[in-house]
Amino acid sequence: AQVIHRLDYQAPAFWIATVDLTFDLDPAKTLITAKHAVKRNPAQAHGPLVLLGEELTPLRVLIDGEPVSFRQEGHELIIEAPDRDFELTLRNTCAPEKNTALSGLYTSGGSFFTQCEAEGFRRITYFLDRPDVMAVYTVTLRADKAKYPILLANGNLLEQGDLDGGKHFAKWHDPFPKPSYLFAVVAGDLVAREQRITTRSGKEHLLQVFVRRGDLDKTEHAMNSLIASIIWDEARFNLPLDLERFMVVGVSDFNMGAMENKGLNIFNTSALLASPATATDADFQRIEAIVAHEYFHNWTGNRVTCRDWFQLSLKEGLTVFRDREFSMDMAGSDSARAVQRIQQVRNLRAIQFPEDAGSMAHSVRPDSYTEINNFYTATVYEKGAEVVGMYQTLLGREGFAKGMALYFQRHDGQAVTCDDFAAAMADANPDSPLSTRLEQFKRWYSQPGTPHISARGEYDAAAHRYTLVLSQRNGKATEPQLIPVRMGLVGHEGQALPLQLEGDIEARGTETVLLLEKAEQTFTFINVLVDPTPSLLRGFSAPVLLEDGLSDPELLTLLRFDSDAFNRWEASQRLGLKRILRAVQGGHALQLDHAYLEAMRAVLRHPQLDAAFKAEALRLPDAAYIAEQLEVVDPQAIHASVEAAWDQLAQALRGDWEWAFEAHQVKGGYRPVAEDAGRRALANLALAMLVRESTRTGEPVWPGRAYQQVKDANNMTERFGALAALVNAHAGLADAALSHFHQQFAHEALVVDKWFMLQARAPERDGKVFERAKKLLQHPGFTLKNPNRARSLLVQLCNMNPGAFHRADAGGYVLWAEQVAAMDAINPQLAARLARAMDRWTTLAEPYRGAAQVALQRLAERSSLSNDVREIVTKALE
Ligand code: B3K
Ligand code: ZN
Repeated sequence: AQVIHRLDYQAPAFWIATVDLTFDLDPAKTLITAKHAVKRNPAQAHGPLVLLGEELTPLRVLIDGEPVSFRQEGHELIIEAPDRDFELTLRNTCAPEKNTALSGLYTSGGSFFTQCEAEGFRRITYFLDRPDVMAVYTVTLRADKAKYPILLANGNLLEQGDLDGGKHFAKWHDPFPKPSYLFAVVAGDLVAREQRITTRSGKEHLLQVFVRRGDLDKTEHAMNSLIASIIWDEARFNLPLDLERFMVVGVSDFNMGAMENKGLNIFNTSALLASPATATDADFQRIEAIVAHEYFHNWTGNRVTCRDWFQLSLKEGLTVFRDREFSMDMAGSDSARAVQRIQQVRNLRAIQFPEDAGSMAHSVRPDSYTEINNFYTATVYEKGAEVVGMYQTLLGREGFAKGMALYFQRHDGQAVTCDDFAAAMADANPDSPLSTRLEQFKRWYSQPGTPHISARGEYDAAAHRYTLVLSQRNGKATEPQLIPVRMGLVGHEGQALPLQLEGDIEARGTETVLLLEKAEQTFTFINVLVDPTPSLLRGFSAPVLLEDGLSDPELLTLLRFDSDAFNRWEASQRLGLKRILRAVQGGHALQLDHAYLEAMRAVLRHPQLDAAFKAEALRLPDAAYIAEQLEVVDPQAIHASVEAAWDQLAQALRGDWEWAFEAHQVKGGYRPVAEDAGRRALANLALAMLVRESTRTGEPVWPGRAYQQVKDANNMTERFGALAALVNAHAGLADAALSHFHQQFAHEALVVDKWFMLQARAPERDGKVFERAKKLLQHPGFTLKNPNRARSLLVQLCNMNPGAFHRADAGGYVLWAEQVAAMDAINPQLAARLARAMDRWTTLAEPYRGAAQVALQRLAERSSLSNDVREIVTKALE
């Protein structure tokens, strides 16, 4: 397979102005007729027209109505083309029902769907399938009317009607030029929730959410989220809905969360459907965020798109940033916003940090790839969003909004680069610290790796000076990055100290942003009257690892008093992390001390803190983040320490957990609002602790109550919380609860996914979790063909459950290699995701490291691997 390099970019030799497509839909063999208005790009060399196509059968090629000869080389269709504008007519077929890769045109549950990003359009018809070729599409769909009563494509419906032989047709036109990756069609027996809205400008729009019959009662939340997103984007960024009709469709076989096709977003049902009975608070929250994300792409991605796939973060980082801002605004209170930020950072640290340190490390704007689908990563999305967030930190909210306005003013309707975005931000803010440091700031796009910041403070009591030395290093990069460090100084009694930097004319209030731009820099604060505790990187103002050497008493001060809720949470995490690391590195059993346990009790019992915040602060750091602190990783040692910590928290705070459980019951009907969700989160954590402690001591009351809650709860959050408490504690009642739950929800695929996931992700004990997961591979409900189901068992086990996956007998790795190979024959994108379970194998301690290498080598030796999996495995072994 070929490596594609960013610097090799060349504009296309031809442009396609309009595309007229006709589909004769048939699951076995769909016929596609295409008419393109083609013109040469005068800036490029002459030569034949080279179109891309995969898994297609070409039938004929005409230029201005005359048959012409063509040849095929690999995935290329090469056509001798005249030196003038011309009309190209193509005919080809494809086989949707054989398309298990779920890229291009495929069938699911008897309906047709498409997925074209990144390179799926070439699996429908031959095309210049690259994002900088933008065309206006007209699409006619013809199909059996009884089987496929609904026929959808991008844009506006021009015409529909009946045809002979029980068929019908629909003709759609999308007035906005778009790249082929935003093309979509859907045909099937679907029903819609509809809502008409009038936006600020007075325009009317029709919103539709299409799902399978029987799922309509699970679409209300998605519709509400869509309406909220439309209102928010107009209010916050002045970006209106530009279409008469905006459609959203759910499909249960889908490789990712959702897809932003122009006017016709297609969603994985897991990212769309929710009812109180089947979805948890976390699901409601995720659906709101994904509906918003896809809607926001309409401007950041569709109106302004990427010139080439190396620029992917231009749309993804920016759109994640926008959906995060939206979610925070929707959450409401300052505390609820902080909880959102905490969850973002937890996720970044557990997934993006390991990625950026491992075999797949790449910069936010990568320099090369073999398979672009492997680069829809946490780095491009999540770190990319952090980079966009840093613009806002450097420019302020208003400055950032000005930059966005200039970006659209300059680039609406174009396919552009990350450099264009950076230039708009800087040019709109000529007096900002960014505009003079833009080139350095842009290293965030070009350099991979997580910068390590170290901070040392010294207080001179006599001179009332506090000197803070900040330094940065990044093992994967050479040049210092521009790092905004939001900070404050906290006194012993919790007072926020006024900040005045030596040399500054004006004081800075009690919070400021320091710009770390050199390898090492000293900041001297004057008129500091008491010995302060530094509170650095507030709100996680940059995606870095911070070593500030704070002592326990200092961390306890921040935990109690910091005005920044994020850093209060961070202090709780650091206290836990230190203890776990000490036990792991010292090779001894973890024993939590009185001071730590009392601090956690104080958080739990705190009269002012919100329940959601407490639930986050009481949670221990994730194993993946703990592993990133270590040079050599023994996953079982980490697992044992984390489990011991949970046991001791459960035991020492037993009475407090009982109180927390009782005091946070939500009365009345289920509402997916932040306040109630926070109470349920804390009650669920308390129940998990109580069941854990009771299971350890053999006391029956709490497991019994949890079992009852599995049976009686009136919403999925509480039901699943209770089930998880039993399963995760390996309680005696876990099996009975699991089978009760399965029976009750056997007909709800998304709930059955949860049932698999919970069992695959439970904390390992004596190999039982691994054995159970292996058995579940034989369960009649398990299949590799449905990505949600396959992920809920295999990705959960291999990528998300290190305690169960890394086994001294190498059983996890053997299973992994088998399943990657089996999945790869069906769905390469999905298999490549599973393949990434080995990203960090080189840091493993023996015997894991050696066994992981053998498994990787065995897999690499197979001749039939897809490009997707091949790239991951090759990079892991490099
Ligand atoms: N843009 C799509 C992701 C496409 C992934 C292709 N392998 C969803 C999103 O980010 O909104
Ligand atoms: Zn996106």
